Amino acid sequence: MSGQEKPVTRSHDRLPPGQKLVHNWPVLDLGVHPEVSLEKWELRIHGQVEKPVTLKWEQFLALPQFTDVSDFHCVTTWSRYDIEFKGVAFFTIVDLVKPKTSATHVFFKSYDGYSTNNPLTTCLDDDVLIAHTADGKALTIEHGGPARVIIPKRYAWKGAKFIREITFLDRDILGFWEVRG
Ligand SMILES: Nc1nc2c(c(=O)[nH]1)N[C@H]1C(S)=C(S)[C@@H](COP(=O)(O)O)O[C@H]1N2
Ligand SMILES: [Mo]
Repeated sequence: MSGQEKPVTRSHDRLPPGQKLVHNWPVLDLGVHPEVSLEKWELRIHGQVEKPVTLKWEQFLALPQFTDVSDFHCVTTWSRYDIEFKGVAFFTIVDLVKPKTSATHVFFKSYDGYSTNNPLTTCLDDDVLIAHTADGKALTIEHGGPARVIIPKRYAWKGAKFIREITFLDRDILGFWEVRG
């Protein structure tokens, strides 16, 4: 690969069809920003797994930490390039709870009542994480702090802010927007 210049963007189709590039980071959610103190914060991970666990904040931070730079695309047509997220990789969560072979889907529930569903294979992508930091700063509550899900290859609505519960399922169930169309 020596002597070959790196591309300026990852690919010519980095901006999905119909999207406009923004340089700020808009806030998009149900308008509810649940105040969860780090003392009270818990992440319950259960369902079709061998070792269900409920993590307190310190336990979550004690897991191996992972950094990934990704683009952020909202279906309301804005995209933001290159946000550096830090947190716990989804594959680390998988190593921890050991999904059973019956697990096919993952359901994410948030402190604001939001939820999303994803196939397990989507979540197993090596860039998926539960982020607590963006561009070197603790995630603000507007952007889903204390912690949120980031699935870089999906539109941003698939990544739950204010994450509270992860359930491994043997079937698909509908998330917040699937129920409401
Ligand atoms: N808990 C929760 N997560 C959510 C949402 C929400 O309303 N509640 N909105 C989704 C949508 S549609 C988008 S585009 C992104 C927006 O994230 P941002 O506000 O940090 O830009 O969060 C997603 N995750
Ligand atoms: Mo969105």
